[in-house]
Amino acid sequence: MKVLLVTGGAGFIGSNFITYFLKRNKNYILVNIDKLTYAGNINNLRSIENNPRYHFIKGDICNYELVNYVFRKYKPDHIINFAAESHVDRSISHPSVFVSTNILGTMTLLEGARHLWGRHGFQGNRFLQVSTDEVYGSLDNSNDYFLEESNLDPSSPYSASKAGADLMVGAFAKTYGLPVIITRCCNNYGPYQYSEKFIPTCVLNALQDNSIPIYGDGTNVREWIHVQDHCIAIIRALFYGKPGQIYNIGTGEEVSNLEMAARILKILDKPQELIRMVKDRPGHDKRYALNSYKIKSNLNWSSKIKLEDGLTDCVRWYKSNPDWFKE
Ligand code: NAD
Ligand code: TDX
Repeated sequence: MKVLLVTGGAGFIGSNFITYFLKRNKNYILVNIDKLTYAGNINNLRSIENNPRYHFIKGDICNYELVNYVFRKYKPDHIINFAAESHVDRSISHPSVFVSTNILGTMTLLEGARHLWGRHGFQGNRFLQVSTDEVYGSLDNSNDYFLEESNLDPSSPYSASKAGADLMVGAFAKTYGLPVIITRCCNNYGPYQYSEKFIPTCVLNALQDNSIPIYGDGTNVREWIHVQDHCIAIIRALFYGKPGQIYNIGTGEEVSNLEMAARILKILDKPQELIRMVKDRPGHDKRYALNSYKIKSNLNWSSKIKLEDGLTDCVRWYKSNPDWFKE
């Protein structure tokens, strides 16, 4: 059996990833380290919690002793780092924990991997860092797209901390030869996303006939991907990606926030009047859009779930799982 260690696996993307990966990779044991912050919910993993190939460790990726203990015990072949403080608005009010988890936590994992794998020369190992399109900063011109080589120009403490982590990952590749891969994905939607994020905010408010807060003038644009398509892209990058490479993961499905709220209200058959314009987010990025040609051509990946279908399914999932929201 091979061993895959993931961090942050009780969060939105990590829990979708674990459930998908375990079912399809029967030759793998999967170990999940998660601190269970407000964003982590162990119940996201209910469907696989009794799987004998799944092991959960409650812990902080900044804790070097714990990380080393887990690495020595399980000797992972590969590591995928999902763990992060992930919400831009929280990073504006409380930036310091973003530096701890996103930068120091990533470095602690890199150090652990270097010591564990260094002894045998990194044969076949991979350290995959789950990063974000936000590290590139904002686009104003609707014809521009970010490439993997584009400059890092983050706007928020969140995106600055993710950019810092990416740079540290790159430095470990250059300095120690660690076989790293960085993926940079656009905005995810799907089941189990914490209610602070935009799509669950829209659905939850609309279901209760509360207004939906739209920051600024609502013309900010995001590129949206279903979380399952993101998980499949990560698996392709892990198994077929080239060490040292960065892969953008995008769909080309760009939607303004105003348009997204309107679509959700339509799916739920609620009045458009629930939309309410509120004060803008400080440093609010205007538009994110990725050029994802590299992962499509080199790793034969493309998104399969169209936004129109995925959004309808996602909204229905939230509607039929009110208890999950309460938790
Ligand atoms: P999330 O906030 O839903 O989950 C984060 C998880 O990490 C939680 O389970 C939390 O308990 C855990 N965690 C936080 N701090 C930890 C620590 N110090 N030690 C151990 N565990 C800790 O986040 P998400 O939306 O699932 O994002 C996962 C990753 O994907 C993040 O790295 C994020 O930057 C990246 N990403 C997210 C999106 C998106 O649209 N959500 C897009 C691109 C990239
Ligand atoms: O109530 C809201 N009203 C609103 O207009 C919220 C919560 C958000 N917004 C806007 C801000 C953004 O333009 O909607 C857009 C999406 O907001 P978020 O869901 O907070 O996501 P974003 O800031 O784009 O960052 C997300 O995508 C990239 C994730 O939270 C990050 O973890 C990921 O890296």
